[in-house]
Amino acid sequence: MVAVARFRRPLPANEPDSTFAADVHAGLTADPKHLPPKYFYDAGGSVLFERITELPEYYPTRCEMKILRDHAREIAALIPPGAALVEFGSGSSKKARILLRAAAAKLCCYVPVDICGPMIEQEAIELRPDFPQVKVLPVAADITRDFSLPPEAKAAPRRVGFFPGSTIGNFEPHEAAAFLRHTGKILGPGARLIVGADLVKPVEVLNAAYNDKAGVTAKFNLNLLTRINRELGGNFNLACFEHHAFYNRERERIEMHLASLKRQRVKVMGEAFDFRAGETIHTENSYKYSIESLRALARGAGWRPLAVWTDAKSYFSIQAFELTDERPPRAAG
Ligand code: AVJ
Repeated sequence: MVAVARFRRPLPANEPDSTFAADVHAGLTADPKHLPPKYFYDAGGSVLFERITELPEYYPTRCEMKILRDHAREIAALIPPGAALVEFGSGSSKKARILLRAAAAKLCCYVPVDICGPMIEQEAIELRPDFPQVKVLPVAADITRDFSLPPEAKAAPRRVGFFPGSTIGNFEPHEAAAFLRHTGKILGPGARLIVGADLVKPVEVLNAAYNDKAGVTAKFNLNLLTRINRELGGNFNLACFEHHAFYNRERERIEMHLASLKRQRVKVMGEAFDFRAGETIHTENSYKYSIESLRALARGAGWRPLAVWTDAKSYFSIQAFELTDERPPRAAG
């Protein structure tokens, strides 16, 4: 509820504990300039992202949905009876619906956790009549920060995390490992985790997915500037910035940037930020994994691999893990 209230009433400019304001200030002061991709998802950005998932060039959502549908029974079989299903970054809960259909009878509750509060509240309202036997308990929170699960989920014999959509690709690899550790702490002993990750693939396929002909991804990227203008009193002229997206082969990631079309000065929160012609704000990394590299990352974060599924073209992967109960190894000496 707190996060919902914060979303609807953004904190005033210069409020020191406003995370958005602090992150924008830090990112625009840095060289090179950058902004965290989690701020794409205001109400408008969440709608644009849903449109991205329907684009012909954007394969990840369709591939992941197909894997979930084709293997729903096997995936559901990994959910222990009475478990709570906790989805990290649920967005529209379209993917969870597939799991709920296959596992509703044995679930105690479904906990969608998302930074976009209004969106999950709405989704919860739509899910409840379709799954009357499952308690839908949305939590509006930033999944990268500490948050508590509802009491019902804590009381369940076990919790199963669901982290689809290749959201993991938005983290730097070391952050992804830290995040997987963090999910283990939130979910607790005996937890299982189902993770969807986009795979390394031919560069043309990747570049097309982030440079759609209809220009929806460009709008999604530029919407971050609209949000800064609205919530932080910015004066970005969207006509003076351009969407850039490309695959960085060495680092195995798509990079998204907003490139300044000219030398210009922009004001945000009463402060001036100067742009050189062609200078970019790096707005997103979308890392691509191999089955093995994600497995190694998860292992290092305390998760033991249980199963993996892919689509026919091996464009996308879903992996299941179980929390190991090992204590962190003690340093020698
Ligand atoms: C939601 C992070 C998985 O990286 O493909 C889509 C976000 N950015 N198009 C992705 C996104 C541009 C998406 N993730």
